[in-house]
Amino acid sequence: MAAYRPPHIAASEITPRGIYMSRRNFIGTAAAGFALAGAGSAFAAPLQAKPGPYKLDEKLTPKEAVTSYNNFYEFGTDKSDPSNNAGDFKPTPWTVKVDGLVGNPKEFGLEELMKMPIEDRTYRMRCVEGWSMVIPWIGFPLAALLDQVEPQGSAKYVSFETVVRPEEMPGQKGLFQPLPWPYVEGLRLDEARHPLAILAVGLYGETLPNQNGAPIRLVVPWKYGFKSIKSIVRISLTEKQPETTWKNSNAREYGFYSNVNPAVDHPRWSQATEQRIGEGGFFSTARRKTLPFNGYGDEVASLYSGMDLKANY
Ligand SMILES: Nc1nc2c(c(=O)[nH]1)N[C@H]1C(S)=C(S)[C@@H](COP(=O)(O)O)O[C@H]1N2
Ligand SMILES: [Mo]
Repeated sequence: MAAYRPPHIAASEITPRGIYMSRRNFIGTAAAGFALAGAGSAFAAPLQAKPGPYKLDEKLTPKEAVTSYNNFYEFGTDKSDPSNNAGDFKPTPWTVKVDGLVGNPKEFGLEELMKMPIEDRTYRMRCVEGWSMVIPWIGFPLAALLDQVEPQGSAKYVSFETVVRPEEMPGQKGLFQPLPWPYVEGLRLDEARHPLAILAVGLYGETLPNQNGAPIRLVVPWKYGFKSIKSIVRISLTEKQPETTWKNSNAREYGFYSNVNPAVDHPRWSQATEQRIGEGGFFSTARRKTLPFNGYGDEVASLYSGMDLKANY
């Protein structure tokens, strides 16, 4: 592995959120600052969806924060890089190739994906770095897509791949690149089929901003955020556990499963608590308790019965 590897940073080092927010305040109002940072969302279009299951009675993270405080290393490693650097990214036209151990391999055009049963899904999002948001996604169950390609009996896992476009993604070119590309992720097939797992095509009533993974990204709310891979071009059904970018980068710190678990600390920081972005005002450093499976234990814990969650984090 290349020598340069900016790791996820410790929660204690993220505090810049307060500073970050206040810096934006200096531009004018916080909202004006966020608007300036939102260049990557220039192509967002209104998107209607029917109400979905999993109602969440928690305050939404402001759209300005959801679209300007991002991790998307293809556009740079700072939280503000994706919204500042994704303006040249072209999310259309787009296709997603679905292949591997399936009876009916298929390339889906974006128009076809937008006709899937899309619905509102408001989920918690917990980054492994120790911050969280509540995001009103629009998307459809990943299972609906998998059904169309008819997974074979031998398929045990699903792998995902992000687009590689150095010309449009500044983090993919130049001397220092933080990760090997393409960014890849994976789920066990039963995890992928769980109704909570969605492919998101929008948020806050619009198509996905580039910085949030346009035009289509995975959202797996009971796992740390890095599992929710953005700007997907390929999905493959496999027999063996797929390669995943952060595990390849540092297996000791980022496991394949990476279910949110307050009882298993990251080797460099505690996972017991998290900072809800936007909560308690811009300068707040208040932390809330992190919930097992990010609060989705009732729905997903049974997927892991008999598994040692400490060993397989
Ligand atoms: N392709 C790709 N997908 C990615 C990432 C990335 O760097 N590249 N970052 C991950 C991480 S660490 C998090 S926390 C979430 C952040 O999603 P958001 O910016 O939409 O909140 O995206 C995930 N998906
Ligand atoms: Mo993350």
